[in-house]
Amino acid sequence: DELLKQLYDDTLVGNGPRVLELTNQGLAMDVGPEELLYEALIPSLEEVGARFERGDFFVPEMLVAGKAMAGALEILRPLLAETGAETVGTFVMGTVKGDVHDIGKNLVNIMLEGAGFHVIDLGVQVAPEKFIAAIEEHKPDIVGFSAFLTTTMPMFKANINALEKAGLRDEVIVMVGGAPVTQEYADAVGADGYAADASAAVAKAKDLLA
Ligand code: B1M
Repeated sequence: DELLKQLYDDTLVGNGPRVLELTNQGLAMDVGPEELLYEALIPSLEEVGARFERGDFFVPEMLVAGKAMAGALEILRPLLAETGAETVGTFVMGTVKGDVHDIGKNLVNIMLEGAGFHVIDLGVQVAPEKFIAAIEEHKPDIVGFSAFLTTTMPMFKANINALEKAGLRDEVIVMVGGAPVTQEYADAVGADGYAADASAAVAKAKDLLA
């Protein structure tokens, strides 16, 4: 499809205004929000990452592509989160300390909200103390830690240690995720659940509450 191809290309080069335009245009043409997301926006950011790894792209290119995608996500948010479902559980979510990536976390939040979860988003660079304070305040069913760098993944363990120290480990289910995270890593740090993407995260969260 020509529109999806253009959306992919314009996200790749970080042309924000064009990405917004094409996203709106796609919706007007009845292209589903999931299709725009999974067949253009996400694959494009994957290619951005691949180019960054090869040294063809640098941080500024990664930044503009990320911003373009985030803009489109704001348009898609109400459509993806459309639901009449009653609250199935409360989720406190944040990207771990030292890590500023938030597109993936935001997408997980949107899908959780769509599935009927009440999500409290603590944002990025969230220190263990901040997670603890939010858990004490909101008493969520699940706390979710996102990490997108191999260097920030160890914060999962630091957060879980902080939970134990605060006497909260048995009060809350811990879920982890993010690009470099694996099931093996999640098991090794003692998380209760892991998911590779936003839809798997929703399925896992429901599973853990059942
Ligand atoms: Co960065 N970055 N980045 N970056 N960036 C990655 C993550 C990287 C994989 C690129 C690469 O080399 N291929 C790489 C990490 C390598 C590694 O450690 N293994 C990397 C790097 C190295 C860096 C810097 C260190 C670069 C530098 O400065 N030299 C730097 C670090 C900054 C910091 O955090 N301290 C950096 C900076 C940035 C920008 C700020 C420029 C920008 C972020 C913008 C933003 O988020 N607001 C950026 C971007 C855009 C990327 C890539 C290209 C795209 C990320 C993205 O949004 N993907 C990324 C490459 C890639 O991922 N292929 C990359 C789309 C998103 C929908 O997918 O994030 O995977 P994802 O989220 C998924 C799943 O992970 C899962 O569901 C989401 C939705 O399906 N998920 C969960 C996420 N959280 C979950 C929680 C759950 C369950 C599932 O339960 C709680």
